[in-house]
Amino acid sequence: MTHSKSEDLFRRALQIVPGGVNSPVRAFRSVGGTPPFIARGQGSHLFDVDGNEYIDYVGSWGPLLLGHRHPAILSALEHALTIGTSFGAPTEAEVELAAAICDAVPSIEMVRLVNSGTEATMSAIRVARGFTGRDLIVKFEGCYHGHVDSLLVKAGSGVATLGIADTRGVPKAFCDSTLALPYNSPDAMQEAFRAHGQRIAAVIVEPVVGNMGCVPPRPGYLEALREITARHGALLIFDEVMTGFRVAFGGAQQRFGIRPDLTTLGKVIGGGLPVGAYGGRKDIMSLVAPAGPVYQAGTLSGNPLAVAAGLAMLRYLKAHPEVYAQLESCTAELCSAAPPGITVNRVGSMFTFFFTDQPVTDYESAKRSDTARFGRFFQAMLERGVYLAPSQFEAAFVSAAHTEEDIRQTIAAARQAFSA
Ligand code: KE4
Repeated sequence: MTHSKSEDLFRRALQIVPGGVNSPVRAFRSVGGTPPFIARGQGSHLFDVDGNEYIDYVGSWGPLLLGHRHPAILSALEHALTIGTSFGAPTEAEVELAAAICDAVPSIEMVRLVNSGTEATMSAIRVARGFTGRDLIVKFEGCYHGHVDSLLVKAGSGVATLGIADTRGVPKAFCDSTLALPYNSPDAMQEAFRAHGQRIAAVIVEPVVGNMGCVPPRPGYLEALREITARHGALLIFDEVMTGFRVAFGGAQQRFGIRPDLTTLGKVIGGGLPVGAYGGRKDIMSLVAPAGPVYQAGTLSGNPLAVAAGLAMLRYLKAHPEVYAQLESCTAELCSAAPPGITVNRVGSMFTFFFTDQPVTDYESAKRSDTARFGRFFQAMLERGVYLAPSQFEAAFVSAAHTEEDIRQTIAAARQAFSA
């Protein structure tokens, strides 16, 4: 493969864009090399500006559950363009998308659309503090909830990848009300509530972690979170920005049978366009302005183009539940190809190959992975036309567009890459 056009573009970008990218993980810092600049996507494949073709296991970091340029999404967007791009006023489609979300996720009785997962989590913790009158928020080491000041504490994703323990620019005071605990540790949770129970406004958790790499909840863990938060009058916030409509139509809360008080969504519900959402119990969400005193707003919230794509995505998934069984079996087959010495974590169509032979159940164990070996594996796969998530601390994704041939080619490339 040649990458000269990407290299030229990256040199230009590096002069005028921080790190040459609009989101850190895209810079390939932890895996080395020049990130391919993408010319177009189609189905399960990406094509870069040098004409190289890849089987895509990033899918824009989760939104493209149906792959690139799905006809249902494209035709919805083409229609939306005939009526305009943005009004800053309510539209019928926003009511339809809110209804589709509430219909799919029973714990969401009322929902507010925003423009990103970060806005969703920032708003959810604000309304949780407003509802409980308490300040303390509990999160988990290695979990990432967007670049919210107070949640960039021992965060995962790009922060984990870049090894930024606690990012610069966030005043210490902003983090004083954030308690970061180890994931999958009921004892740590018990201890935190014993010490601070009456001050805790909410626990925010990725019910299946994607941002330290894929890490499933231990059996009983989510139930323990649900029980202890309810017992102390704290809210349970499921950050389903990644898992929502991904690990099941009703998200991780459907898959694991837990009813959180609030849920945040993003990625899939935008069908590839910028949409986030937060919602949950009506008595909590009724506090959000203008219905109540917790302020949150957004110029482009509920944007007609983004809502059209998201609504088309959700309607397609509701009409085609077989997609989830297909995603399950396709991803299971792919993950079965991992050699001994590699720990594979998978939930539904999100997965991670950890370069460690030990189980990965939390951030400490994830960090024991050999990130240098992962980087070499990543590059070997990229050169063989397989585009994995460019970080050991990220989940990769299979879409409904991936074919048997894609999986066969990927397994063959992995066999060569592992032996290399
Ligand atoms: P955004 O603000 O990036 O839309 O969403 C933030 C967010 C919130 N919660 C969870 C569970 C998330 O996974 C994310 C964003 N995920 C990363 C991938 N690990 C987005 C990729 C990136 O940062 O470029």
